[in-house]
Amino acid sequence: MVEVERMDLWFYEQSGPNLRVHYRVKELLEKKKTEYQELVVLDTERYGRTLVLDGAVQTTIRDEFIYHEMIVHVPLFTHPEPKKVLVIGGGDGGSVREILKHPTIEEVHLAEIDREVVAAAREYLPEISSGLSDERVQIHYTDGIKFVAEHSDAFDVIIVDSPDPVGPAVGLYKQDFYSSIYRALKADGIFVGQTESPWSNQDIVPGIFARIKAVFPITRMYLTCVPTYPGWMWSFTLGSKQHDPLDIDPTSIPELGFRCYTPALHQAAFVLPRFVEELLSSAEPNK
Ligand code: AG3
Repeated sequence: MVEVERMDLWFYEQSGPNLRVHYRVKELLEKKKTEYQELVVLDTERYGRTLVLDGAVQTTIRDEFIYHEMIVHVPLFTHPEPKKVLVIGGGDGGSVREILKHPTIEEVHLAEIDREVVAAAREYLPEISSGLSDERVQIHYTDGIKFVAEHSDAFDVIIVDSPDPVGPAVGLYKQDFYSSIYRALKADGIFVGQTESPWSNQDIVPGIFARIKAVFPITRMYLTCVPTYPGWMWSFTLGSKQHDPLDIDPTSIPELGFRCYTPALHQAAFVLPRFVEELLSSAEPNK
Protein backbone atom coordinates (compact mmCIF):
# COMPACT_ATOMS: atom_id res chain seq x y z
CA MET A 1 0.00 0.00 0.00
CA VAL A 2 1.29 3.49 -0.83
CA GLU A 3 1.12 5.75 2.20
CA VAL A 4 0.25 8.95 0.41
CA GLU A 5 0.40 11.15 3.53
CA ARG A 6 4.05 10.29 3.89
CA MET A 7 5.01 10.82 0.27
CA ASP A 8 7.62 13.50 0.13
CA LEU A 9 8.68 15.51 -2.90
CA TRP A 10 11.93 17.47 -2.75
CA PHE A 11 13.99 19.47 -5.21
CA TYR A 12 17.64 20.26 -4.66
CA GLU A 13 20.06 22.62 -6.28
CA GLN A 14 23.49 21.09 -6.55
CA SER A 15 26.13 23.70 -5.81
CA GLY A 16 29.48 22.27 -6.77
CA PRO A 17 30.35 18.69 -5.83
CA ASN A 18 29.85 19.05 -2.07
CA LEU A 19 26.68 21.02 -1.36
CA ARG A 20 22.99 20.55 -2.06
CA VAL A 21 20.26 23.00 -1.09
CA HIS A 22 16.92 21.24 -0.64
CA TYR A 23 13.38 22.56 -0.99
CA ARG A 24 10.19 20.71 -0.10
CA VAL A 25 7.97 20.81 -3.18
CA LYS A 26 4.21 21.27 -3.08
CA GLU A 27 3.74 20.88 -6.80
CA LEU A 28 5.68 20.61 -10.02
CA LEU A 29 4.06 23.19 -12.30
CA GLU A 30 6.20 22.95 -15.44
CA LYS A 31 9.19 21.04 -16.71
CA LYS A 32 10.44 21.34 -20.25
CA LYS A 33 13.52 21.46 -22.40
CA THR A 34 13.56 24.72 -24.30
CA GLU A 35 15.87 25.42 -27.21
CA TYR A 36 18.44 26.76 -24.72
CA GLN A 37 17.99 25.12 -21.33
CA GLU A 38 15.92 22.99 -18.98
CA LEU A 39 13.13 25.10 -17.51
CA VAL A 40 11.32 24.07 -14.32
CA VAL A 41 8.69 25.90 -12.30
CA LEU A 42 7.95 24.50 -8.84
CA ASP A 43 5.70 25.53 -6.05
CA THR A 44 7.81 25.12 -2.90
CA GLU A 45 6.60 25.17 0.72
CA ARG A 46 9.22 27.64 1.96
CA TYR A 47 9.66 30.05 -0.97
CA GLY A 48 6.50 29.72 -3.05
CA ARG A 49 6.64 29.49 -6.83
CA THR A 50 10.22 29.09 -8.01
CA LEU A 51 11.87 29.34 -11.43
CA VAL A 52 14.75 26.93 -11.99
CA LEU A 53 16.95 26.96 -15.12
CA ASP A 54 19.40 24.13 -15.74
CA GLY A 55 19.10 23.11 -12.09
CA ALA A 56 19.86 26.58 -10.66
CA VAL A 57 17.24 28.56 -8.74
CA GLN A 58 16.73 31.87 -10.55
CA THR A 59 13.99 33.51 -8.57
CA THR A 60 11.28 32.75 -6.03
CA ILE A 61 8.11 34.55 -5.09
CA ARG A 62 9.20 35.07 -1.46
CA ASP A 63 12.72 36.43 -1.84
CA GLU A 64 12.89 37.87 -5.37
CA PHE A 65 12.37 41.43 -4.14
CA ILE A 66 15.80 41.47 -2.48
CA TYR A 67 17.72 40.66 -5.67
CA HIS A 68 15.57 42.73 -8.03
CA GLU A 69 15.51 45.85 -5.86
CA MET A 70 19.27 45.70 -5.33
CA ILE A 71 20.23 45.05 -8.95
CA VAL A 72 18.01 47.90 -10.19
CA HIS A 73 17.79 50.75 -7.68
CA VAL A 74 21.48 51.06 -6.92
CA PRO A 75 22.39 51.94 -10.56
CA LEU A 76 19.18 53.83 -11.26
CA PHE A 77 19.59 56.14 -8.27
CA THR A 78 23.26 56.57 -9.10
CA HIS A 79 22.22 57.99 -12.50
CA PRO A 80 20.76 61.53 -12.28
CA GLU A 81 18.04 60.94 -14.86
CA PRO A 82 17.68 57.38 -16.20
CA LYS A 83 15.38 57.39 -19.23
CA LYS A 84 16.45 54.48 -21.37
CA VAL A 85 17.44 51.21 -19.74
CA LEU A 86 18.46 47.84 -21.19
CA VAL A 87 18.15 44.54 -19.33
CA ILE A 88 20.06 41.54 -20.67
CA GLY A 89 18.53 38.23 -19.55
CA GLY A 90 15.99 38.80 -16.80
CA GLY A 91 13.15 37.18 -18.76
CA ASP A 92 11.17 36.70 -15.54
CA GLY A 93 10.55 40.47 -15.60
CA GLY A 94 11.54 41.27 -12.00
CA SER A 95 14.18 43.81 -12.99
CA VAL A 96 11.83 45.43 -15.50
CA ARG A 97 9.13 45.78 -12.82
CA GLU A 98 11.56 47.63 -10.54
CA ILE A 99 12.91 49.87 -13.34
CA LEU A 100 9.37 51.02 -14.16
CA LYS A 101 9.00 52.44 -10.63
CA HIS A 102 11.34 55.29 -11.61
CA PRO A 103 9.31 58.22 -12.90
CA THR A 104 12.00 59.34 -15.40
CA ILE A 105 11.85 56.08 -17.38
CA GLU A 106 10.82 56.39 -21.03
CA GLU A 107 11.98 53.10 -22.57
CA VAL A 108 12.94 49.73 -21.18
CA HIS A 109 14.43 47.15 -23.51
CA LEU A 110 14.70 43.51 -22.48
CA ALA A 111 17.03 41.28 -24.50
CA GLU A 112 16.17 37.70 -23.51
CA ILE A 113 17.33 34.79 -25.62
CA ASP A 114 14.69 32.28 -24.44
CA ARG A 115 11.08 33.24 -25.09
CA GLU A 116 9.94 30.25 -23.02
CA VAL A 117 11.30 31.93 -19.88
CA VAL A 118 9.12 34.96 -20.51
CA ALA A 119 6.12 32.74 -21.26
CA ALA A 120 6.60 30.71 -18.06
CA ALA A 121 6.99 33.89 -15.98
CA ARG A 122 3.82 35.32 -17.49
CA GLU A 123 1.93 32.16 -16.68
CA TYR A 124 3.27 31.19 -13.27
CA LEU A 125 4.95 34.29 -11.82
CA PRO A 126 2.58 37.19 -12.60
CA GLU A 127 3.70 39.13 -9.50
CA ILE A 128 7.21 39.22 -10.97
CA SER A 129 6.43 39.55 -14.68
CA SER A 130 3.65 42.15 -14.44
CA GLY A 131 5.78 45.00 -15.83
CA LEU A 132 6.47 43.18 -19.11
CA SER A 133 3.19 44.33 -20.61
CA ASP A 134 3.82 48.00 -19.79
CA GLU A 135 3.82 50.13 -22.94
CA ARG A 136 7.31 51.50 -22.21
CA VAL A 137 8.75 47.96 -22.46
CA GLN A 138 10.06 46.29 -25.61
CA ILE A 139 11.08 42.65 -25.50
CA HIS A 140 13.73 41.45 -27.96
CA TYR A 141 14.06 37.67 -28.20
CA THR A 142 17.68 37.66 -29.17
CA ASP A 143 21.20 36.97 -27.97
CA GLY A 144 22.14 39.75 -25.53
CA ILE A 145 25.71 39.83 -26.83
CA LYS A 146 24.50 40.48 -30.36
CA PHE A 147 21.94 43.05 -29.22
CA VAL A 148 24.49 45.06 -27.25
CA ALA A 149 26.98 44.97 -30.14
CA GLU A 150 24.37 46.55 -32.43
CA HIS A 151 24.05 49.66 -30.22
CA SER A 152 26.31 52.53 -29.35
CA ASP A 153 25.79 55.59 -27.16
CA ALA A 154 22.24 54.38 -26.63
CA PHE A 155 21.43 53.55 -23.00
CA ASP A 156 21.63 55.34 -19.65
CA VAL A 157 21.82 52.09 -17.70
CA ILE A 158 22.47 48.48 -18.75
CA ILE A 159 21.64 45.70 -16.30
CA VAL A 160 22.93 42.17 -16.90
CA ASP A 161 20.50 39.92 -15.02
CA SER A 162 22.07 36.67 -16.14
CA PRO A 163 22.31 33.07 -14.96
CA ASP A 164 25.57 31.59 -13.63
CA PRO A 165 28.51 31.71 -16.07
CA VAL A 166 28.04 28.20 -17.41
CA GLY A 167 26.91 26.99 -20.84
CA PRO A 168 25.23 29.65 -22.98
CA ALA A 169 25.78 32.42 -20.39
CA VAL A 170 29.60 32.24 -20.38
CA GLY A 171 29.88 35.02 -22.97
CA LEU A 172 28.04 37.40 -20.63
CA TYR A 173 31.09 37.44 -18.32
CA LYS A 174 33.80 38.07 -20.92
CA GLN A 175 35.78 41.25 -21.27
CA ASP A 176 34.74 41.73 -24.90
CA PHE A 177 31.14 41.84 -23.76
CA TYR A 178 31.92 44.42 -21.06
CA SER A 179 33.68 46.56 -23.69
CA SER A 180 30.68 46.25 -25.93
CA ILE A 181 28.43 47.35 -23.04
CA TYR A 182 30.70 50.34 -22.48
CA ARG A 183 30.14 51.38 -26.11
CA ALA A 184 26.38 50.84 -25.91
CA LEU A 185 26.15 53.17 -22.90
CA LYS A 186 25.81 56.93 -23.18
CA ALA A 187 28.67 59.19 -22.05
CA ASP A 188 27.54 59.05 -18.42
CA GLY A 189 26.09 55.53 -18.56
CA ILE A 190 26.14 52.91 -15.84
CA PHE A 191 26.42 49.13 -16.01
CA VAL A 192 25.46 46.61 -13.32
CA GLY A 193 25.78 42.85 -13.48
CA GLN A 194 24.98 40.09 -11.05
CA THR A 195 28.42 38.70 -10.30
CA GLU A 196 27.84 35.52 -8.27
CA SER A 197 28.72 34.76 -4.66
CA PRO A 198 32.02 35.91 -3.14
CA TRP A 199 31.46 33.09 -0.65
CA SER A 200 30.44 30.15 -2.88
CA ASN A 201 32.12 31.15 -6.15
CA GLN A 202 35.53 32.39 -5.03
CA ASP A 203 37.12 30.71 -8.03
CA ILE A 204 35.36 32.96 -10.54
CA VAL A 205 34.37 36.19 -8.75
CA PRO A 206 37.80 37.91 -8.84
CA GLY A 207 38.16 37.31 -12.58
CA ILE A 208 34.72 38.70 -13.36
CA PHE A 209 35.41 41.77 -11.21
CA ALA A 210 38.80 42.34 -12.83
CA ARG A 211 37.36 42.15 -16.35
CA ILE A 212 34.74 44.80 -15.50
CA LYS A 213 37.40 46.93 -13.82
CA ALA A 214 39.57 46.74 -16.93
CA VAL A 215 36.79 48.49 -18.89
CA PHE A 216 35.15 51.05 -16.57
CA PRO A 217 36.89 53.99 -14.82
CA ILE A 218 34.68 53.52 -11.74
CA THR A 219 34.12 49.88 -10.70
CA ARG A 220 32.57 48.89 -7.39
CA MET A 221 31.21 45.68 -5.95
CA TYR A 222 28.23 45.67 -3.62
CA LEU A 223 26.58 42.85 -1.70
CA THR A 224 23.23 41.60 -0.60
CA CYS A 225 21.80 38.37 0.83
CA VAL A 226 19.66 36.20 -1.43
CA PRO A 227 18.42 33.28 0.70
CA THR A 228 17.76 31.01 -2.28
CA TYR A 229 21.14 31.40 -3.99
CA PRO A 230 23.79 28.99 -2.73
CA GLY A 231 25.83 30.75 -0.08
CA TRP A 232 23.28 33.53 0.48
CA MET A 233 25.91 36.24 0.12
CA TRP A 234 25.54 37.61 -3.40
CA SER A 235 27.45 40.26 -5.32
CA PHE A 236 26.71 42.83 -7.97
CA THR A 237 29.39 44.80 -9.78
CA LEU A 238 28.71 48.32 -10.98
CA GLY A 239 30.82 49.86 -13.72
CA SER A 240 30.35 53.56 -14.41
CA LYS A 241 31.74 56.13 -16.82
CA GLN A 242 31.19 59.19 -14.60
CA HIS A 243 28.79 58.81 -11.69
CA ASP A 244 30.08 57.21 -8.51
CA PRO A 245 27.42 55.19 -6.65
CA LEU A 246 28.97 56.35 -3.37
CA ASP A 247 28.26 60.01 -4.20
CA ILE A 248 24.46 59.79 -4.00
CA ASP A 249 22.61 62.31 -1.86
CA PRO A 250 20.51 60.01 0.35
CA THR A 251 18.01 62.78 1.06
CA SER A 252 17.18 63.09 -2.65
CA ILE A 253 15.99 59.48 -3.00
CA PRO A 254 12.21 59.16 -3.17
CA GLU A 255 10.23 56.39 -1.50
CA LEU A 256 8.92 54.16 -4.29
CA GLY A 257 7.46 51.37 -2.16
CA PHE A 258 10.64 49.40 -1.46
CA ARG A 259 10.81 46.32 0.73
CA CYS A 260 14.59 45.99 0.73
CA TYR A 261 16.32 49.04 -0.78
CA THR A 262 16.91 52.11 1.38
CA PRO A 263 19.30 55.02 0.79
CA ALA A 264 21.34 53.89 3.81
CA LEU A 265 21.53 50.36 2.42
CA HIS A 266 22.65 51.75 -0.96
CA GLN A 267 25.73 53.15 0.75
CA ALA A 268 26.25 50.28 3.18
CA ALA A 269 26.08 47.60 0.48
CA PHE A 270 29.45 48.78 -0.88
CA VAL A 271 31.19 48.13 2.44
CA LEU A 272 32.85 44.75 1.95
CA PRO A 273 34.00 42.21 4.52
CA ARG A 274 37.77 41.87 4.68
CA PHE A 275 37.81 38.44 3.00
CA VAL A 276 35.92 39.89 0.02
CA GLU A 277 38.28 42.87 -0.19
CA GLU A 278 41.19 40.43 -0.16
CA LEU A 279 39.55 38.27 -2.81
CA LEU A 280 39.21 41.29 -5.11
CA SER A 281 42.71 42.57 -4.44
CA SER A 282 44.08 39.42 -6.09
CA ALA A 283 41.80 39.85 -9.10
CA GLU A 284 43.18 39.33 -12.57
CA PRO A 285 41.09 39.46 -15.75
CA ASN A 286 42.01 36.01 -17.07
CA LYS A 287 41.12 33.98 -14.01
N1 AG3 B 1 19.74 35.43 -12.14
C1 AG3 B 1 20.40 34.29 -11.58
C2 AG3 B 1 21.30 34.45 -10.46
C3 AG3 B 1 22.16 33.25 -10.25
C4 AG3 B 1 21.57 32.19 -9.41
N2 AG3 B 1 22.53 31.14 -9.22
C5 AG3 B 1 22.27 29.95 -8.63
N3 AG3 B 1 21.13 29.72 -8.08
N4 AG3 B 1 23.20 29.05 -8.64
C6 AG3 B 1 18.49 35.65 -11.58
C7 AG3 B 1 17.46 36.11 -12.51
C8 AG3 B 1 16.41 36.84 -11.75
N5 AG3 B 1 15.76 37.82 -12.53
